Amino acid sequence: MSPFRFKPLLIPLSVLAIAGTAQATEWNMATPYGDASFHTQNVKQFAEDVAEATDGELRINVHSGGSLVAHGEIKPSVRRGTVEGGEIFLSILSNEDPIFEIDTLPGVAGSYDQAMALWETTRPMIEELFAAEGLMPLYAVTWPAQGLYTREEITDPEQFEGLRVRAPNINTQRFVQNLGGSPTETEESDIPTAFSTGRVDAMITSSATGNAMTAWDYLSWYTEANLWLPKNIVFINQRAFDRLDEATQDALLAAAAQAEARGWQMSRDNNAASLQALQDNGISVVAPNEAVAEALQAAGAQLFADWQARASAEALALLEASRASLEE
Ligand code: PCA
Repeated sequence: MSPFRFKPLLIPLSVLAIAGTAQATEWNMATPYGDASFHTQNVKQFAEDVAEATDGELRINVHSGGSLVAHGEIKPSVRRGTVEGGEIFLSILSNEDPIFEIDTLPGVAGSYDQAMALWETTRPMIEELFAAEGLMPLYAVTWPAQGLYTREEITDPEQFEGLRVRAPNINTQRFVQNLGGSPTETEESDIPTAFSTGRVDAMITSSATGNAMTAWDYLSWYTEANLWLPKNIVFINQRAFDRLDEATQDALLAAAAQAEARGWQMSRDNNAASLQALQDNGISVVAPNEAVAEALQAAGAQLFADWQARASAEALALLEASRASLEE
């Protein structure tokens, strides 16, 4: 009889990885915007910077265009920790607190300097609200100013009556309603289909999105209404951050600060390039005439008054602080 022998026992692969060189951390980052967006290019650069600064110790895989998680699910997923990081259009959180839509109000942030002042003053409150959910904001970057894309030139406010306008958030929908139009919320990536299936006649968005979504395929006019400069925010799961060693945490935060500065410059540059691309492809870029400007102003005043009625004393005080900081 042959002696008893143990069968070879298998060592799980995960154990082998730990036993080898120190195990690198791998994160997933979900974003809603496509690769043509400067925001996506910026967050991908951020991921590369982190990998380089940490010698590959922290690798962030960016899943763009809603390919991993749909826009509305990104924040809940990062909160649960199913994905470690995410990027969203900040104002889609407006139903959680009116502070999140402060950058989609007329007369609040109509220039890059005003938009930056607004971010600086509201950042602590926004960070606090995120922290209460176990989330840590890394950086925020503004889109270029929002304007109106149409098939026909808008010369008379009556043309807003019944106009079906695609909007990226609730406040923009309210604004369209105030103008007499009929708003629909549509994700950026669904814009071409919304037009090709005849669901919408017009859209409110930036030069950047018009360019990335080749607006000239279905629209002919861009009215530079300069409504507001709304932001995207990039954030991570706090527990995932806490698990990193200190040197990696520092490298991540340094890369985030760089991504914020780079992103704001990219936004300015992209705005100029996109306005040019729109015109090169046959879109007429115009300023609103007096009557249209008046109608926009009135719709904006109503939007602002409604927001003021909803906003907390803290949010209102921050808005005042932001305005005051520019007057200094
Ligand atoms: N582009 C995004 C958000 C704002 C913008 O300029 C969009 O239209 O969905």
